[in-house]
Amino acid sequence: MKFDLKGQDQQTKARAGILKTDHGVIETPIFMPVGTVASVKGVHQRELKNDINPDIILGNTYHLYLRPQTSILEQAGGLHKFMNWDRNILTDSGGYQVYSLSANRKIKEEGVKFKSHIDGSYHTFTPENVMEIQRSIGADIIMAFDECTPYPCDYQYAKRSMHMTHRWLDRCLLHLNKVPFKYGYSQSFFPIVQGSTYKDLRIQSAEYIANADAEGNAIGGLSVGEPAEEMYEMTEIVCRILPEDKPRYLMGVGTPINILENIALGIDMFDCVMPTRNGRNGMLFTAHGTINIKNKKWEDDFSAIDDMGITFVDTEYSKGYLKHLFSVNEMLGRQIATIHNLGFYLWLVREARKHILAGDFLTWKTQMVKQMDKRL
Ligand code: PRF
Repeated sequence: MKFDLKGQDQQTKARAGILKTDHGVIETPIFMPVGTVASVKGVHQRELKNDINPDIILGNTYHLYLRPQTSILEQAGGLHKFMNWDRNILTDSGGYQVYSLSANRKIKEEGVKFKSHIDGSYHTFTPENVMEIQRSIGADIIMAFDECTPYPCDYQYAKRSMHMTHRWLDRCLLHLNKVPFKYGYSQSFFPIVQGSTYKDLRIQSAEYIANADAEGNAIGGLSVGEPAEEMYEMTEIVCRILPEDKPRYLMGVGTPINILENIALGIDMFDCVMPTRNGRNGMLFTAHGTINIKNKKWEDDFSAIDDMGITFVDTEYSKGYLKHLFSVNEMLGRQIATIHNLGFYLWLVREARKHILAGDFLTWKTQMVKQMDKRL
């Protein structure tokens, strides 16, 4: 993997870069649509590629390990072939899903024993087997196994957990060297900064993670319920320490406004279920604010979903029609909302990139944040 900075904003810490892997080029800042179970829910790969056009999508180790299981993915020749996606994929390690989804789990130094949310069966994730599973899935970027602490989290717990995440990182690195790539292309490994909302822990963790000298670095444990200002404060502290010449990935963030604010602090990569999940619930993100399309006020509004026309759905369908699809619970409604939202998120990060390169990012960002902070 190769990362080159193409431009740096003078007034903020925003950067525009190019990440090159064996599956192609990723222009940063980037938003990665979430394709948890080998599918970006409701979107054909053809639409994903032609209309939304992301350079990279995200998959989840936790889900893919449970279904279809790694043996099937190995037989298919890896996740890219299985789902017919020939661009980049990043897999999260399960270090978050195991805490947020499984019915119960026991965290020990060795790893995490958890109960599947699907059939109640018991499984164990360790730093070692999670590296093996991610080799079998075959994503281009794979993540360290970590513990994502909840919010709020008491200081002693956050500190102990952070040190365990660091020891787990060492075990991940040691084991990765023993397990070769499976499909003829290389995989890059990103460690994850933790430390909850404590400045001193975040500094310690960022220093430890930077020291691992990986190809890219991630920040976890944020956007878990803390106020946005606290998230920004942590991002800022951590970005000051993480190396400039490696991509920085802020995991599970966020709203369009969160994304712009974190780009300004030096983040290059994002993922979040918001555009897809909230879309399926009838929430549309636009440059002028958010729309709840289920609201009665849209029923006789036959104007385009979004006059910006970023993706075909925006101008081919009206708000009134989309409101109707949600009222009668047609799956087409959820598909249209998902395509619109992903199209908007990808437009937003591309626009950010353009403005970073043009030198007017701060002015643009300030205007966008003001505009998007509205409910229509
Ligand atoms: N760790 C991992 N994945 C994550 C997170 C984390 O802390 C978050 C937190 N926002 C989202 N996804 N492994």
